Amino acid sequence: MSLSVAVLMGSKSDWDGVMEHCAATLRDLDIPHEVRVLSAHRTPDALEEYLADAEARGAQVFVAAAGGAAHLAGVVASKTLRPVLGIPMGTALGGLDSLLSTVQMPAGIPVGTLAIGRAGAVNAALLAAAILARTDEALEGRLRAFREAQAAKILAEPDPSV
Ligand code: RP5
Repeated sequence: MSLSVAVLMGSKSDWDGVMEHCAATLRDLDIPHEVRVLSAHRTPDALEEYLADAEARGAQVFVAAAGGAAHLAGVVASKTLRPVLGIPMGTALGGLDSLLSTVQMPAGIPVGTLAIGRAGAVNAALLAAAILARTDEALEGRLRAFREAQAAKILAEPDPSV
């Protein structure tokens, strides 16, 4: 199966408790994906090489997670015409620095920015799934089943006050 989603993070420190949930959600939906640690400022040349290679291998959506002065998603978006989903990482400043760095792209190079941290990581995977599902009926079925299971789980919750 060829690659569908390329997941990038600026540091291995973005993985535990956050980006692992993006990968787990892609795995649960059976979406071919791979994860790489690549940084816009620490490994700029390797990042550029990877993006060209990932596109050539079929990547349809790029997910980019970074924290602080988080320009990874914007740099990725500057190098591809495919959708780029940005995830701001939590930081000592609560992730507001990452959020603004990721979401406030000047007009011309869009980054679809998700929530800070784990919620954004999960939702980036689900939004990637929704994009891919436009041309993949089987995936649309898996996404629908995910929603139904999620709703059923909530509706089965017992009264928390008892
Ligand atoms: C960003 O700097 C990474 O995405 C990470 O969120 C942050 C801190 O990285 P480390 O110093 O933990 O490697 O580039």
